[in-house]
Order: sequence, then C-alpha cells, then structure tokens
Amino acid sequence: MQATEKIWMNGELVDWDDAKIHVASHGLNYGSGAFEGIRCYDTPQGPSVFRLREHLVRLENSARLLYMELPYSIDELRDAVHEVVAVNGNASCYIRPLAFYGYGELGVSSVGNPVDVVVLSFPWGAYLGEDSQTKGITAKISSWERVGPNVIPHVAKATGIYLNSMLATMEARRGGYDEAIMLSHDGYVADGPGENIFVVKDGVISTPPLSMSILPGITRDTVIQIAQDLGHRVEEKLMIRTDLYLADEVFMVGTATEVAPLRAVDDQEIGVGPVTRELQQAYLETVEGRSERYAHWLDVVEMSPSAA
Ligand code: PPE
Repeated sequence: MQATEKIWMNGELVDWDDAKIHVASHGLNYGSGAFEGIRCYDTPQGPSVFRLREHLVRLENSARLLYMELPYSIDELRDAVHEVVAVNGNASCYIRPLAFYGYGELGVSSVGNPVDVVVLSFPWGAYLGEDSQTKGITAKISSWERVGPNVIPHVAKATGIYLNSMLATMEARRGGYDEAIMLSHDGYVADGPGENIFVVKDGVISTPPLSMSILPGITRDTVIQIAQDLGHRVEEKLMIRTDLYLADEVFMVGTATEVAPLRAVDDQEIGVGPVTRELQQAYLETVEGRSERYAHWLDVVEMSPSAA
C-alpha cells in the first residue's frame, strides 16, 4: 500500500510509521473491530468525500452490534476524516476509519478494553485490477458460505467477518478467477468478499435483499437510486447460482470496486452489456461531481494550505 504522512489516531494526527498498537490488543486477537471504506474524489468542486455521513452512520451501527460505544460522535468522526484527508493532501484517496477494542484485558469478553479509533487516508487504485471496469472480471462461486445472520451480524462491517471474505478471495484467486461470489447458508446469492451483486435479465435489474446475508452497501443503494432515476426497474429478490449463469448481465459494486462488469461466472460466459455500462458511467459521473442531481452526496474537503 502507499503510505501517506499522517494517521488520525484517538484524536491526534500521528506520523504514519508511529501508528502502532500493542500485540495483546483485543481487536488483533479476536477480530473485534468495525471499519469503513470510503472514497474521496477529485471533483470540480474540490476533493469530495462520497456519502461520508452514511458511511459513518454505518460505522456507528456496526460498532453498536459489537456492543461497542464509539468514543466520538459522527460529527467528530467527520472532522477527523476531513483533517486526515486535508493534511495528507491526496485529492483522490481511499479512507479507512477503524474502531477496535484495544489493549487492556485479554480474553474474549471485551469488557475492560478501550475502544481505539483510527482514520487512514491513502491512494488506492482499481480494486480488482486495471482492466476490471473495462474488460470485466471473472468470478467463482465460493465453496465458503457467507456468514449468516445468526453467525456474525452481516449488517455490521466487522473486521472478524473478513476472514470469511479472505478465504473466499484466496480460493477464487488460487483457482485463477478474479473474484469470489458467496452464497448464503441456504444457497441464495449473497455478495462478493467486498462487493454487492446485481443481475440484469430481460430488462429488469435485480439484487439480493438486505436480509440475504449481505453488507448493506452504500454503492448498492447509490446504484439502485441512479438506475431508478434513469427509468430502470430494480427488484430486490432471492437468486440462486443459475440466475447468474443465465443472466444477460452481472455486475459487482462497492466503494473500492465502483461498478465492475462480470464477464464470466464459474465457466459460464456472460457478456458485458449496455445496462452495466450505462450505470457504470452514471456512477462515475456522480462520484466525480459531474452530476448536479446528486451533488448532495459530496462532502467537499478544504485542503490544508501546506498540503500539495
Ligand atoms: N459487501 C462486502 C462484503 C463489502 O466488504 C463491501 C465493501 C460491500 C459489499 C460494498 O459496500 P459499499 O462499499 O458500502 O458499497 N468493501 C470494501 C472493501 C473491503 C476491503 O478492504 O477489501 C469497500 O469497497 O470499500
């Protein structure tokens, strides 16, 4: 990863190399943390963080589901994001707020541990490789099930859940595919290790419902709104693996991925189609601040005078 100058850590800006924790931290031992992934884009209005408030509300909800009380309000976290982006000076960057149980008492109960909060900002290019958005990617249905609602709350963007994502990603990559698709315990399409999934069939756009072991993605919500505004019909419905094989188009969405077409699922070829292209373009216009209609989703950052 590309290091930047500062990391916001528990209210202070510290040098990148000094943002350290103790090895006995609860979050390191048990994956007890909640995090976010947010993008800032270089827009005509200035560097703008996309849907920052919604991401911070999700962070607060994720923490709550881990019985964790964040020591900072949403407004304070918003200020922290602005501060770290401004000081690091990258108009276009990825932002990673992370709250975790820190160093205090070892043992699975989280009682007796402080809640540490950090915010990183750093440049991060195409999540699934340079060609992912143009040529499309290949995906494999994972043999790993997506964590179910009674395993770990999938509504939470909790650090521990990502072991599930890591296993699915590694299996797919080692098998020569770009990405994994995970099914729920009862065999319905859930999401990717870091993306939500959409299918286009006979002119209708479908995506799994929020109850289907998926992260309630902010890009998912954005794409649904944009698609409806463009006049498309969007349905939230249960889908099985063959709905993917027989789809006209399949695409994945996420903050890091943006909108990436799938050109094959398992070894069934799927074309990269016009609906995906239209939504991909509209999404980029929105996040890059070229669309009046969605200007309210951009939170413009005032850069520090000393930053580039
Ligand atoms: N599902 C999962 C499992 C997920 O991790 C993400 C985000 C999404 C759906 C899409 O959510 P949203 O970003 O709000 O549209 N994955 C993050 C990358 C995880 C990683 O560190 O790698 C992201 O896109 O930032």
